[in-house]
Amino acid sequence: MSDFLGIHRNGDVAVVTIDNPPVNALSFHVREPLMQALVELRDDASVAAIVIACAGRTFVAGADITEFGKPMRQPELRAIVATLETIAKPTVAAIHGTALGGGLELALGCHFRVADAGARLGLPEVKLGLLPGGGGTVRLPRLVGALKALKMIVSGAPIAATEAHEAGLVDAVFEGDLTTHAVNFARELARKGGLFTPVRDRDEGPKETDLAAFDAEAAELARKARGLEAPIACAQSVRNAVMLPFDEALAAERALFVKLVASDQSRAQRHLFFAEREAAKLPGKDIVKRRIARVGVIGAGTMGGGIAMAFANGGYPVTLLETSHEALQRGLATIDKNYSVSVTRGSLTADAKRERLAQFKGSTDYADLADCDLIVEAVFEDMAVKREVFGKLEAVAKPGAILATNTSYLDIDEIAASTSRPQDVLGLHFFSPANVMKLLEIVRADKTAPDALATVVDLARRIGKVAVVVGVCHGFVGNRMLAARGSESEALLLEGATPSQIDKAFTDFGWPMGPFQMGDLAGLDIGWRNRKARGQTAVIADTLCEQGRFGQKTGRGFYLYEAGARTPMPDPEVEALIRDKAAEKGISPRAISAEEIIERTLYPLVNEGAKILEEGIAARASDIDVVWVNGYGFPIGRGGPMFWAGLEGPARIVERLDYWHQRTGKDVFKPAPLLKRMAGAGSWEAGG
Ligand code: T1G
Repeated sequence: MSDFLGIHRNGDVAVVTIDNPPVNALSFHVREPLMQALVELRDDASVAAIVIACAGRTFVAGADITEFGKPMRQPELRAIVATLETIAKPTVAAIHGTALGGGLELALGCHFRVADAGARLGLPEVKLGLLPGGGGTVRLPRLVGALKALKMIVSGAPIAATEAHEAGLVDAVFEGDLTTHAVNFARELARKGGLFTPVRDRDEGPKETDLAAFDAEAAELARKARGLEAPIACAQSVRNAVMLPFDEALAAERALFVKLVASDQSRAQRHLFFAEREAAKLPGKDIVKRRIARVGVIGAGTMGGGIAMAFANGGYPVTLLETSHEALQRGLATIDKNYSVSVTRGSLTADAKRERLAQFKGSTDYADLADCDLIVEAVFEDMAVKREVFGKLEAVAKPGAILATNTSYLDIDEIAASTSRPQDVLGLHFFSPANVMKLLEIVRADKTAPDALATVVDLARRIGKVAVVVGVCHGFVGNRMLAARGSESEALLLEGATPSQIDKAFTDFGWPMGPFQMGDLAGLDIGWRNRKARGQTAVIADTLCEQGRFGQKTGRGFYLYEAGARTPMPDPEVEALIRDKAAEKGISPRAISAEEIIERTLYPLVNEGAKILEEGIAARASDIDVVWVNGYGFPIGRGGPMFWAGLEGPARIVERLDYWHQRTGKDVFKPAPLLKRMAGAGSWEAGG
């Protein structure tokens, strides 16, 4: 039929096989022959039933995302599904791997769906700032009910084949040769004959909807959307499926889709989809990776314990080393408690907890690290301590073992130079809590061997982390830019803004929380210790810490917190303190707009990103976006700081940075040459 689609007959059953590696996306070159095949097989009297299957590792994983934003070539998916629903003979989708987005919508166009036991089915369009645009919001509720459909579509999370079977989405689940099962299933239907009802005509699902429960759930989901348009549109479209006749609901879905696909938010989220995949690509082809069978973690504190859990959760046996038995037991007890919390929440079974804990081997003897293929050090952030640990590691680590440090800002070249095997040394900068946060900044030191790097990039994917490779500089990409973003926070307070005003500018922008609330959550004493270590000061934050105000953990920081509560309340004492410090510096307070707050915090963030690109610390602007979205809560609907700069207007950013540079003389505002070029060329790449 075509390079991307084949038809073979199994007696009177025709099997249409899509073959568009790597994920059988419904690109134009698939859609066209598919439409042709369906029309031919519909009208071929010798064909009693049709099976749609896919070659390769997965069923159709959606529409081709690379085609969005371009004129859509006909036939579109909607037309293919509409044609499918004109076929009277039984049609069966044979689903293996994943049926996602347009892939599930194609399957919803069939009378029946059968799945491999390991298959996963979902409509993840919301993660791309979209809603299902091929009828998914109108057909899915007809099979699984409106409430289930709402949850699946607004979360975008796929469900397992067994759950899909229980929900009525899948008609049968098979082990073994799926296509053969599907052909037999289809033949049996054809033999039985009768009328086969397209999903569009199955109205019972929507009819049974408890609208009050539906609206309550939709309202709760809307509350969590934090300014993202797609979740709201998804909920609206599923509600239309309940309230409107099929074709009206379908047309309404289309209108919402057309609006979202052109939105900045969806462009931002599509950018991030590809950016995360680009970030994992290293220069150089076919680098042979080192074998990782066992991982060692040195330090069972907050970071070490979380890192050990991340590897155990990824299926790796872990040797956890501490200096003393007490410290080790404390660390293991915390890990056990963390897993118990997950079991209580229902996100982990008791069996799974037992299996994961069985992965841990505790030790206080460095010799027990001799069989580890990767050893991650997570000890106190002090160069002398780090060098001492790497000195001991040298004596026990086997040849070829990768030696990683979890430092969040120390010079990894200096640590590597303290060993005789710098080619095995790199940074694995996890974010707290390390078993939860997705981002992993992989720090390539000067002498890090390419195979060591490729090994840990691959390993990151295996333990569910989003990896970004960065070079060595103070604070790497994330913390270095965080310092630039925060450099004006104190000045803004002294000049008249309040902590809650600044935090509101950030939450209005789309952040989960602002810098002061974040500081209180993380603990103000951490920043205080770092500043003291580097001889730096922050007059207000230092004073708060001298008063024992470390944030949530002491019930007061920049905000007040009721006992055990996390809700920040403005504290008149802090505002008075700020006024006093301003008076001491002869600064008279003035009104400060949210716009100015964003200019003096996020424009320096972008500017520092440009400097990082100039220095080659990050390989791509999109890598910086992946770091900030996955590690620092930068709003996904904005695409990350570098993508956002394109939306905000690089020329305006340069002009305002210039203004603040003139006015304050501060380097953080001096526009980076690359940013100026980007403003002229229109993109980071073109400006590069
Ligand atoms: N379109 C185009 N390219 C895609 C793609 C897609 N839908 N899915 C994956 N790729 C590319 C990806 O960029 C990478 O390329 C390679 O395939 C392997 O992907 C009308 C509006 C299926 C779970 O959101 O979630 O349907 O980097 O590294 O880890 O309603 O890919 O090698 O050059 O991710 O094994 C809805 C998106 C689309 C699913 C496999 N579908 N894909 O994960 O491989 S919108 C999705 C995934 C839609 C309709 C609407 C994952 C995966 P490269 P990978 P993986």
